[in-house]
Amino acid sequence: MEGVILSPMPNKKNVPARETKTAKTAKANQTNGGETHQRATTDLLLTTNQGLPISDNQNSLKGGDRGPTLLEDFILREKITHFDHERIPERIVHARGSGAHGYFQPYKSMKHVTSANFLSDPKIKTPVFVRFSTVAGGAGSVDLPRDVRGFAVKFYTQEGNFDLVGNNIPVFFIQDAIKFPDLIHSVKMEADRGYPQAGSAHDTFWDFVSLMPEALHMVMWAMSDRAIPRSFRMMEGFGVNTFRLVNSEGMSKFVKFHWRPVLGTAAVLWDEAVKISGADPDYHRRDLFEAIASGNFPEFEFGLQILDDKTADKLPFDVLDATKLIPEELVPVEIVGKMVLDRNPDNFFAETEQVAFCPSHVVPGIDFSEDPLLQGRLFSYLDTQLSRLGSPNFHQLPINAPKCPFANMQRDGHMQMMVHKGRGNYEPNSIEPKGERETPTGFRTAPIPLEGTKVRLRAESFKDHYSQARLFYRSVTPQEQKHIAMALTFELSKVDIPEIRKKMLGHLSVIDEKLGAKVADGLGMTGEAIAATPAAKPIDLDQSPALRLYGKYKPTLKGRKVGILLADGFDAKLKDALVAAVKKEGATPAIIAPKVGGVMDSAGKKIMAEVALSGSPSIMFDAVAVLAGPVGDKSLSAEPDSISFLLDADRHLKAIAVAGAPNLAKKTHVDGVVGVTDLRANGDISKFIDFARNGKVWERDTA
Ligand code: HDE
Repeated sequence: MEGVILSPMPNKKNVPARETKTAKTAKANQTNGGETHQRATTDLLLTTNQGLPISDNQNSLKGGDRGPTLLEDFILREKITHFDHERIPERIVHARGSGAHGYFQPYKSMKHVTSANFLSDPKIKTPVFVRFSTVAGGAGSVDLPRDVRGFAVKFYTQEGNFDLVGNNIPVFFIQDAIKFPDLIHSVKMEADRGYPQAGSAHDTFWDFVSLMPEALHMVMWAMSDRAIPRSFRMMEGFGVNTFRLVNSEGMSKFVKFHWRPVLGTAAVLWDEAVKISGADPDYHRRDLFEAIASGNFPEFEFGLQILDDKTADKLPFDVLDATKLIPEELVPVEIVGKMVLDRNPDNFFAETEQVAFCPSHVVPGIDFSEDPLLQGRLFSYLDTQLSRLGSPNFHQLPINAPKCPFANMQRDGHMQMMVHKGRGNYEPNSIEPKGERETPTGFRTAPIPLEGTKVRLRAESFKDHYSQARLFYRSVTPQEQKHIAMALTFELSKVDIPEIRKKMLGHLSVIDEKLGAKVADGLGMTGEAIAATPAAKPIDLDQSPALRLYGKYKPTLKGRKVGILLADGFDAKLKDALVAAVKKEGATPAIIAPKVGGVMDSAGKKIMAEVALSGSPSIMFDAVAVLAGPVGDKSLSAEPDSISFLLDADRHLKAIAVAGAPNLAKKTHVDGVVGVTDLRANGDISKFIDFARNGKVWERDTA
């Protein structure tokens, strides 16, 4: 029997308008301080959950107008009771997240390696729902802490839902699922004091890392700029665990899943992240929502790193170890399709909050490897949904329900939405010969030979914890290396127990001696490292430039935001030319003024601003411009907000354009600085755009 969801909740689309006599006649009584809230038309009626029209939603039922509220008021009780239960337990990890709908389409058929239907034909468009998240903070925490980002995709395929529950970092902190509760307890706010929220810079996290060197590789990524992304739209995504692809002949190969943002990768600087968290805690959520709402749909290409067992055996590390990646230089990433996110959720709770991802949700043609972290995940996610969503019927919620028919003999349970008919609720049965039955084309586990003794052991091949940490550190650009050292210094400075810092310095020196020395110097603890003894001697792997955040994608201003601060007397023609140039790049210009009501241009015409300067510091933009006339320049150079606008833009290595603001430029010392363009002639706009396309003006990064 096919699943049918009965009686959806009333909403504007599916509830016919009703008009009652009661509603019309009661109109005269419905006031709140003289204001009428009722529409005496055939518009939608406000009702109780039982469909009873409500005549007064402003006042509870009382014994006299100044008397006590009566228990009889079932309308009040229904409303308050529902409100009291509006929250469900937040996710234990990845509580803070933002979602989007879209679709996935393959570029070509991948039938030779997988029987998965959604990858078999470029004509097949599969709906998806994506949820991006931070890991450590609660649901109300800020978007830009230093943290790993979740990148979870639900493909609603014709063969069932496939959930690719990944991160924006290709490796994980631990090798075995049994360590996950320990890892998460250590990174979340400390048990006695309840802080810090959404931050790894505290004793317990670093204590855990100092005692578990398998975490070091991921720690290097978490301390890199990957952990403070500019936008969800500009992050790579990774399936992390090794999976298997299985074709229709039952042949299987290992696979690692990748997502590549079409806009390229970008990150903010730490000082920007700290300030953005104050100015706009919803920075990433807003960015995603606004991009989709304005038709700038985020796009990600889907890549597969496919390797057979023989190739896997030859690698100097184990593909079942989730703390290791496979360098693209050894096994290339084959780009096989694209995902486009083209629709915002209609309701945050119903969709983004209630979506339930499980790595165990796979389709025929995709199978698991024996990675012990993945094996634990296969249990954990289903289990967590039962307590978070409170019902084994969570798959019936619209956001979780497959978009293909689904049916079985599972029955009843909390909040059952389906009305199953008939008596054939067991299989096999002869009572309903047309009832649902097994099918030979259903999911089949790849017949992987297994042998072994029952043991609690870590495989020998999992023992090297330093070589890939070193590979990552040595492969990235000098700027990225510098930021890693700064982040480590910052985080360890927040660790109170000196012993933990000393142990970490020991580990860092094994990864890279210079890195260890730099962080020791930053902490003022040179010579105090407690030496680490690696279980396996680290090896120098060939560098992998593909691991860089910067330089891997072409420079672009597409999808970025340029803040244009106007002050009285600015040149309107120049502003128009600048706005046009920014738009031509596929970026969004934002007109800022000291007052949101607007500013006067040089011809005395008033121009409205989109945002006021006080609420739009330069940290909100990828590049900035200041256009003023003599009067505007004078007032800007006496205004702390405009001074920090340019000081911050300079410090954050942004492309800056200035026109008619010599006093402000002088006061903020941006005059003649590399990456700062004086827009006296329209031709100079292209110079500014060139700098802006590069994201950051790294030449300024000397401090
Ligand atoms: Fe998760 N993880 N995880 N995780 N994870 C959860 O499931 C867990 C791991 C990831 O937007 C939880 O529904 C264990 C790796 C994402 O809803 C929970 C282990 C990767 C999301 C859980 C891991 C992830 C989660 C919490 C070690 C990258 C958010 C709420 C064995 C590949 C999905 C929930 C969303 C969420 C358990 C390790 C990614 C508790 C036990 C590795 C993106 O079930």
